[in-house]
Amino acid sequence: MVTREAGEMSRTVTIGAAQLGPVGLHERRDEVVDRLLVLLHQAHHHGCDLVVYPELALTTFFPRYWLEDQADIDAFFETEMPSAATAALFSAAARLGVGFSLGFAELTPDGHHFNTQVLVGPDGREIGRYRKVHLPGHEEHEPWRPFQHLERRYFDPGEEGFEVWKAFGGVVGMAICNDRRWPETYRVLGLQGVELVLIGYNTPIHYAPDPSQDILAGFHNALVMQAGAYQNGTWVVGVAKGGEEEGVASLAQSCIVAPSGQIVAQALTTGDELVVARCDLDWCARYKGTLFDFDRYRRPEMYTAITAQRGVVVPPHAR
Ligand code: CDT
Repeated sequence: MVTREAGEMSRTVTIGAAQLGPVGLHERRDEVVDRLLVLLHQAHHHGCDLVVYPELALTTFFPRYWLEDQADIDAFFETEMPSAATAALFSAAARLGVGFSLGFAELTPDGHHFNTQVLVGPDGREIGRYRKVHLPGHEEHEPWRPFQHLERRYFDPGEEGFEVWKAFGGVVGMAICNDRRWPETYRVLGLQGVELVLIGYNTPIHYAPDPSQDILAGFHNALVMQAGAYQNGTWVVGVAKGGEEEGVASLAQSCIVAPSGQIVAQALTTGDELVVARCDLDWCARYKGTLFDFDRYRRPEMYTAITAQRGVVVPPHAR
């Protein structure tokens, strides 16, 4: 469904960033899917080829809770995708000819738990799935916090890394929430020629380890996605689950960023809201072929520390 006028060189994908407001702890999957369907139909009305939903879109952001019973944890996970509740989304998308990307908690047949985002084509078939690489937060109960962030307890880290797929007329990659703060995420995708990065997120505005960052939550959100887009000559679509969810204020500000680093569309509310932009994938070449001509200008032999070590190692002469 990529728009290509006869004789026109541009590859334009119309993208809807489908922000969600809060999802309650007791909200059923089918009720959430009804909200996703409303946004899907709005997107179709606006001529979208692709709709992007947030991270862990089908439930409340459950890593905020300390849960001891594995059955209670597993209740937030999908054992198949499409699941019974999301089948209606897949079939509606196929009927309308609109692709989508959806974040969900994945429980695999061999018992692994992943924070996953799926990419589905306009025919309703899965193109690919990405499993979150950077898991933030902590492993154990930390009662001093007003709410927990237990992604490191409830999820296994993704091991497939950052892959790309040929889809929607371009090269598409995915990342999830905390991944967007790491330049490595975009660069590994950029080195595979990515033209469109789809990112769902849930970002509590209060950051308990350092509350001085709270006021900067929106600034940091834009900063990392704009930098990632510009430095890799790619479109970036960041989609939030925002608003006050079970007493925790979460950042909204979903946005679509051009390869220039400019935000071309941004959510105005903290609730369910569709933000649409026409994204010309050929615009990426302006950056990939000039300032960020990787093949011409990169010096990978100067960057070996990036893959050789994890933490900071201050050299002896600098101590
Ligand atoms: N979901 C997610 O990855 N959220 C993190 C919160 C960081 S604080 C533990 C984020 O980077 O937005």
